[in-house]
Amino acid sequence: QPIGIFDSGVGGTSIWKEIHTLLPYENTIYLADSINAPYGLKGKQKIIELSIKNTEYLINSGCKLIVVACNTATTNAISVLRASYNIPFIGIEPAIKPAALHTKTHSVGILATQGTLSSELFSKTSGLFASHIQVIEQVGEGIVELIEAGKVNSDEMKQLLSAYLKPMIEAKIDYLVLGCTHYPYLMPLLLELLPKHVKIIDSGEAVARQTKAILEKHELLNTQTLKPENKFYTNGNPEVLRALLNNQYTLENLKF
Ligand code: DGN
Repeated sequence: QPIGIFDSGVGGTSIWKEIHTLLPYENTIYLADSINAPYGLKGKQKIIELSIKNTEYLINSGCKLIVVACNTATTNAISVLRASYNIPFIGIEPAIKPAALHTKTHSVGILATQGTLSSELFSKTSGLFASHIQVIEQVGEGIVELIEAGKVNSDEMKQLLSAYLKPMIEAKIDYLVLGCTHYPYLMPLLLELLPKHVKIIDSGEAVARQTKAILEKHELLNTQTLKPENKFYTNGNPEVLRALLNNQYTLENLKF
C-alpha cells in the first residue's frame, strides 16, 4: 500500500524527496493539483473542498496514509480530513518553534502564503512566541505562481524575493522560516540574497520523520519492497513537475 502525498501544485515534491530519502522502500503516489494552485488565495471552505477531492483520489488508489504536503491545506483543512477519514494524516506547518527557540537577535522572518498566515492554527503557534521575539511575516505573493510556471530561478523571482526579504534583513532576522512547500526550491536564490549568518529552515525533514513514526506506530512501515513504485500525477503542465524531479521519474498527466 502506498503513501499518498498531495499539494496544490508541484511544491510538495520537496516533501516527497525528504520522505523518499528517509523511507526508500515505500511506494508513493504524489498528486500535484496544479490546476487549482495556488490554494493560498482561496477561502477556507474551498481549500477544504479541494483537500477532500485529493484525499478521496488517494484513498481510492489504496493509500494507507496521507501526507498533506501543503502548509495552506494543513492549516485550513487537516482537522476536517482527520475527522472524516479513518487513515492517518500527516500535515506540515511552518517551523516557527525551532526558529523562536534558537534566535539570538530575537527576530525571525516567515515567508508563507496568505492562506497560511491568516489561518487560526498559524496565529495560535506564532502567538506563543509573540511576547519575546519579533516575527516578521511576509506573504510570498506571486512566488507559487512563478514556480508553477517553471520560473523558479528567473530574474522576476529574484526581484520579488529581494523586495520580500528587505524588511526582514532590516529587522535583523537570524532565522528565515519557509512556510510553503514550494519555497525550498528557492534555496539558491535565498542563499544569494540573504546575509550569510541567516539560517533558513523548512519543515520537510520533520515531516518525513513524523511520517516514519506514524507508520511504525500503526505497523504500516514497509521495510522491504524490492522495487518500490513512485507515481506522480499532475493536472497541470507535466514539464514543470518533470524538471523539479530532475527527469528521473515517470509521471502521468490526468484529471482528478
Ligand atoms: N505548497 C503550498 C503550501 O505549502 O502552502 C502552496 C500553497 C499555495 O497554493 N499557494
